[in-house]
Amino acid sequence: MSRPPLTEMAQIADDGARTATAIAQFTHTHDLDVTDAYAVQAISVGRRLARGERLVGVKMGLTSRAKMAQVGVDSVIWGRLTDAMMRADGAPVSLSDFVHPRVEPEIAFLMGAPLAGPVTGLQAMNAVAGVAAAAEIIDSRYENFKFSLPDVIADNSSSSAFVVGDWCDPSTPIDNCGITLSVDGQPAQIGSSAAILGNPVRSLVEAARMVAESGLRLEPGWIVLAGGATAAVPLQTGHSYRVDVAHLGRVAFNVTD
Ligand code: OOG
Ligand code: MG
Repeated sequence: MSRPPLTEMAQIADDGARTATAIAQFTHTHDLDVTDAYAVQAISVGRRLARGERLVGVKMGLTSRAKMAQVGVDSVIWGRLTDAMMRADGAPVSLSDFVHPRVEPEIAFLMGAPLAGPVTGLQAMNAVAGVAAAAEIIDSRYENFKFSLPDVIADNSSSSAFVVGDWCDPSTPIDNCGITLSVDGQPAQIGSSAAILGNPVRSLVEAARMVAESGLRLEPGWIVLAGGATAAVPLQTGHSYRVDVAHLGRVAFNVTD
């Protein structure tokens, strides 16, 4: 096993995402630990920022048992979200932008104040300006959607696109909301927001702690995705996808081509 420069791996990950081309898992040929994997992620997303994209928040990943089981990795991870990944509610989605995209139901937080480091759930919620239903389109750049923990972190935790619904008041209860992911109006995944670390607020607490380890803080105006509450469902052309979250509302999109 050899250890190439992290910048080279970041370029490979970024090129894979930019051109929607599958790449081989880094850990098949290189020693890559979690710390170095976050460094690769930072450099890779830095390339996007250098092309004019803007950091708009972070996504938490593998915060539910269903998600951990689906991909065979059982550690909470995070990734960076840019403005280029944001899609308007109801906007058409094209499969050509992705390698093998899947959709999962999420809950989004809108930050109203900075947050970083060890915080309580109460402190975290005091920094929140809004909560919303969301759908995340994840796309692992790795062949066959297979990866180890450092691989997925280096690939920006499969971040690729996301849709956020209307912001609701932060006092809206989010601890045990029914969640449905429907395909063409038929429920495909059913769950509860309680599947997200027992309460999605814990995911926000983890986000504040984990980004601080990378020298960042959650900034006012940023979006934080709490992590999929159910397993993800593959996207297919000609189908419509919708996420409903009790108390929070819904988001939807069609895959047109
Ligand atoms: C990793 C990203 C996980 C979530 O919400 O759990 C994630 C993956 O499943 O490819 O976004
Ligand atoms: Mg997700």
